[in-house]
Amino acid sequence: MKEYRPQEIEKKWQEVWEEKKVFYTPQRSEKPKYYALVMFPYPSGTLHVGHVKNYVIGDIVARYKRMRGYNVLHPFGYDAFGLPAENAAIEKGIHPEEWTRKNINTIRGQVKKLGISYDWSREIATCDEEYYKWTQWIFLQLYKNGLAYKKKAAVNWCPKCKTVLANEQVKDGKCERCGTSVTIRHLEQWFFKITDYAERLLNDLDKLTGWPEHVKTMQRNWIGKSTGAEIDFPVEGSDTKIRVFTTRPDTLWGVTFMALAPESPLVEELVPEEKKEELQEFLERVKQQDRFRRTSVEAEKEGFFLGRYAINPVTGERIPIYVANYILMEYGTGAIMGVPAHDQRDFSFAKKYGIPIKVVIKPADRDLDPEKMEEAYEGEGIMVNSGPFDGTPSSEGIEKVINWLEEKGIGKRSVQYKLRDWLISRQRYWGAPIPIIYCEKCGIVPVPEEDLPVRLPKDVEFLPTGQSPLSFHEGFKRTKCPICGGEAQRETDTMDTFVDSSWYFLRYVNPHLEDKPFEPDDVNYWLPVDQYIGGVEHAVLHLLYSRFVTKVLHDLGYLNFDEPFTNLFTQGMIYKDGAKMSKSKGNVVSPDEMIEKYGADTLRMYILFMAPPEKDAEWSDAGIEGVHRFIKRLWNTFYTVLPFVKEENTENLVLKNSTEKELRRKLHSIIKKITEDIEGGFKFNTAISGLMELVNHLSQYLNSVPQEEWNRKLLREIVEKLTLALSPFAPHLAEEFWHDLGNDSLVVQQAWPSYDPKALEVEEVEIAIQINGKVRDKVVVPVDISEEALKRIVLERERVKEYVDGKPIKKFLYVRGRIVNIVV
Ligand code: ANZ
Ligand code: ZN
Repeated sequence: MKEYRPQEIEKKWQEVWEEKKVFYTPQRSEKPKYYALVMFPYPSGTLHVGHVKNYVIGDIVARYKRMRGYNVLHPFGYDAFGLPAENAAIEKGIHPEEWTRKNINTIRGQVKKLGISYDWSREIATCDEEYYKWTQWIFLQLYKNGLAYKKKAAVNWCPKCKTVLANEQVKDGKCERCGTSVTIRHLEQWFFKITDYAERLLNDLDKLTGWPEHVKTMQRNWIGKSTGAEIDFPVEGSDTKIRVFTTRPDTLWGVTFMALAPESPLVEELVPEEKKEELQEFLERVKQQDRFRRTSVEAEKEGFFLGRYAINPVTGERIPIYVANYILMEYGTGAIMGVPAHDQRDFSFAKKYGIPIKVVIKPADRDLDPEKMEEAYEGEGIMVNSGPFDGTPSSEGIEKVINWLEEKGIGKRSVQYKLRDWLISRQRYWGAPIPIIYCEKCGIVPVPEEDLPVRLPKDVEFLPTGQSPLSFHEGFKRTKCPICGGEAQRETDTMDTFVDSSWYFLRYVNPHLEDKPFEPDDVNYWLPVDQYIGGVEHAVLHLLYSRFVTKVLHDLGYLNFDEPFTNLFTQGMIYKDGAKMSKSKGNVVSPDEMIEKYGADTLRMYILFMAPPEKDAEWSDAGIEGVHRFIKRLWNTFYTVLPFVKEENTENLVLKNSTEKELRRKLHSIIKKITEDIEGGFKFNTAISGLMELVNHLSQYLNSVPQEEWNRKLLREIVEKLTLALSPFAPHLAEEFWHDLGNDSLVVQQAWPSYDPKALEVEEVEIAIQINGKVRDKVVVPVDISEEALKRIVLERERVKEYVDGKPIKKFLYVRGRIVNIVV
């Protein structure tokens, strides 16, 4: 028997697939289209088995859909711009491009060894000129339509990476990449106006029925829609009014102070001369505090009394105005009305500064005594001490008070979103240059489309200065104004890499098109993506940005769809020794090593078999060993059977006995189950169990039936269907089997195995039941029922119970398929 040498057969079949271009996708076909997409990797080094899981899941989907008769687009590429390349340049003196290309080559080699069915002719890297030219084009479309703008902004600054970070890249006040505490800087920055799309990005989540609920929830929370009112509070002794945003206008009668964000321009305006110095000290201190943490309920509240008062517009009461660290300038109006009795943060603040607490919402079950309250009462109740609204349930009060305020002209209905505009400027080299020119005469001038790309120069110096290295490159920086021809300067910031990845799924459709980013007819044919697969870590940013850019291009008439991904699957992570794999922990499982040891088919099968793919799972060396043993057993079984079936076909298959019938029934029911496991939601682990079960039944048959009696046609049917069903999971092995079965064709180009519903029927027999020598009853049971199972059924029957009549059973004899004899 030939020996299983995975490294040999895998290489062989990979070459055949490549040579015959079997995975090259025609742009159009008679077949229905299916776009299976995996999140492209950031080429920062080598792949670990977590990436492999992503690509293997994608490959199963792609291969399965091809066998199901679809024209499948399954592309691959690299999210190749970004900070680590530049940091490597600073640390190791390698040019970011060189570093990136080297990593891309490594990754491509790794992926090819896995036998993933990508159409390599569509490979893209976002750092390619032919790609970033179109990223710049997208910037220009946004700019021309008022969706890209520049403003001075307080930005998150990572002192270690020396770069601006988007809010999304700050985790708990720390830089997502290096963990350094983030500080604030004021810089001129480019933004995309994603807030214009907040409502649609929120509402259209309801359309995405093929997305996991938890991802949609994360997006909803990120967009963070709040409805309420904006209310104006006049300042005593001034014409100024402080406008606040509140979601609880029903608590307006309980306001006992006001608070401004430290960054609010009103602070400077209102502070009396004699308090200026003291204020400055306070501001300097709190502005350093982490903007995300300082607003949390737990954070220590700090305030500064401005010495000024506002007037509550509904009660006429005089209320002190503070600056407080827990008020954000970026949300609502940057000012609040403080209601200590009903807001926990206001409560802590009031306690600390001795501000009165005034109850205006009374819970149904008790009275609140402001003197004794230990925390705010934030729930619903009845409005009290609230003038005309006394007795109104707070739930209705919110609406009623808003209407009343609008009538009186004191306030108005308002909707706020947590979502901020997307800050896309990066003071870095390794990204797509922002295609903008500054001219003294003409101002901000977009680079004309025909002048794209704005090329990244190669010869730059990498110094950790905090400014874009491009700003020191005179040749890049100095240019001519496209309008007046005068001396002008280029923008030296590059774009956030999330811009690159916000449209790559469109580029795969026409990856090398020279005069357009894509052909609208082609993208409208291929998109939306039918199945997108990736990590849940991209649940907010990447997916939200991609949805946004898709909607913009839709509105500009380029796309006839406005959601890019119909179905989304988020795979679980692979842990090792109870921890996330990372180089620093030294617990990375390298796919190369596993492939060398066991072959790619074993690695693929093990990754899918270890757990349901959406679940996190723990890598186990014993686990992969086990799967490898199964594959070897499968191999041996296959080649034991092969000589008997090689010349056979399955025409006129006759089943001689119940053993054969039962074996065929199992074959068909397992094929059915595997099909349903794949269709019904990525249950690849149980699909693989099905394959294992089938191999067990087959070897049982081979071991228990003498060789001369083997039903060759049946065996042919089994190994054929087994090979076909195996092929998405272990494609090289399946190709080898298929070839050795005498086929000239490739298994990857075959149809998915069907099952015969008739074969699923369990054969049944009627059994006579004799009690003390007389036939008293009859029962219909499956032919192969065990004696034990039969006994249970028989003794439960009413007629049998009647005759046995509680007496002990002396004898129970089963003549298989015919009769039961009971003696009592
Ligand atoms: C008075 C009030 C009384 C409030 C009450 C709440 C409870 P969400 O749901 O997150 O939108 N707020 C408004 N702007 C703020 C800012 N820039 N920084 C910090 N806090 C701000 O929260 C809205 C509530 O958060 C608003 O409603 C306001 O406090 C506060 F019993 O106004 B509320
Ligand atoms: Zn000019």
